[in-house]
Amino acid sequence: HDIVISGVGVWNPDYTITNQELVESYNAYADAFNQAHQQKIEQGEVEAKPYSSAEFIEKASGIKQRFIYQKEGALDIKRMRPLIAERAEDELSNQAEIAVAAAKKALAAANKGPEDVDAVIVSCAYTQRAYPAVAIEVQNELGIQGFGFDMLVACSAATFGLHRAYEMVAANTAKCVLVINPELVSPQINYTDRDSHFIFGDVATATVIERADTAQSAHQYTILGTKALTQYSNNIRSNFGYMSRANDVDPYGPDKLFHQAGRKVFKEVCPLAAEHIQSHLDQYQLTPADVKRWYLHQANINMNTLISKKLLGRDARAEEAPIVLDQYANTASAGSIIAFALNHEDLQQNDVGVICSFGAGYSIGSLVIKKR
Ligand code: CO8
Repeated sequence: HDIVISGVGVWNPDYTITNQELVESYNAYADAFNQAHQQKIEQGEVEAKPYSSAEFIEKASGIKQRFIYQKEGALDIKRMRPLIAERAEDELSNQAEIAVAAAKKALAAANKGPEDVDAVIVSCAYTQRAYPAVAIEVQNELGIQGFGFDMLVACSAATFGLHRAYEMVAANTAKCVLVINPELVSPQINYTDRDSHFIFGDVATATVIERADTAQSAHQYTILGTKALTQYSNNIRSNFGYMSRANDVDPYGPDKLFHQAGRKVFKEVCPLAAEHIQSHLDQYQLTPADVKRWYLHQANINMNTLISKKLLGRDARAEEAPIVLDQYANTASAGSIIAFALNHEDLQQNDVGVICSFGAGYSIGSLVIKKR
């Protein structure tokens, strides 16, 4: 039986932050920091905060703006993190709220109701709590029978979630799976760090996976197969976790937030991703020239340019390898799904596409798809 992606949806937060706004806030923070620590900086005990620049950000990453779930607080130089009121236990959690919003869009695109779904996977870079699973909260909110669970695979959470959904449908443990990626990452961004303050944005994406014989939507994509690779690296890391309480360390210290050695990541991940995609296509006797559209992970435009060039032997045309970084920034695992959601309807029957994530872990996950 063919297994298809029968619907996809993207939910955008209400707020955006442009590079200019972000840099103005960070630079004002840097001035205040440097003034407050002037003596220690002069004595070489504290490092001065360097200025950020909107031009650098756009050139180095392709990012022009990012969405944010709650703008209040994030640009306030006395705070430098979003201000989000804690919700009571009987209220819908923030992450479930955005997951449900994306799920409704994917279900509508797939022409399905909650009664058709029998499994929910919430897969993303962070979950708001350890338990009960956000997926089970979403399942309850939507009125879905069956089961749900959460998965964490950082940048590859969306593709690895789709892999599990594909296997569940293939094994008949579920008939129709909702995979949701509520990437509410802004609380874990270090807005006081010039090297990483610009990288990420919030979003939620969702996809519906089912057997072709139950699919009823206008646009369906047969999953030819999946491929995953992980290789341990500390070059992208967050030490946030439940052990901090026993470690007697600051649970909000800079190492508990996203941090990376960006140059090393760039150098190591690009060849890994290109080799991975090449060998995945080989499995179906396909070549990169057979691929109509590349839905690549959206971390950095220069990474995508390099990877598609390695595969195609030339620069990819903009419509072949869509970029959403300019509007969304890096949205952890959701980037390749946004690229797919916004750029799939014009594909023709039998056109081949590749969805591929790459990043923290390292982790690489791909799906080769074909329009029905
Ligand atoms: N403004 C001005 N100058 C800057 C800035 C800035 N904001 N930042 C750095 N610079 C300076 C640097 O200090 C450096 O100066 P110098 O040459 O004097 O040392 C110069 O600019 C060049 O810096 P880099 O070498 O670091 O610049 P790059 O051209 O390499 O660009 C990037 C930096 C954009 C970070 C680039 O290396 C990159 O994108 N690498 C790959 C990163 C990547 O893919 N990361 C994966 C992210 S992980 C993920 O996707 C999901 C994780 C889970 C989600 C977590 C959410 C919180």
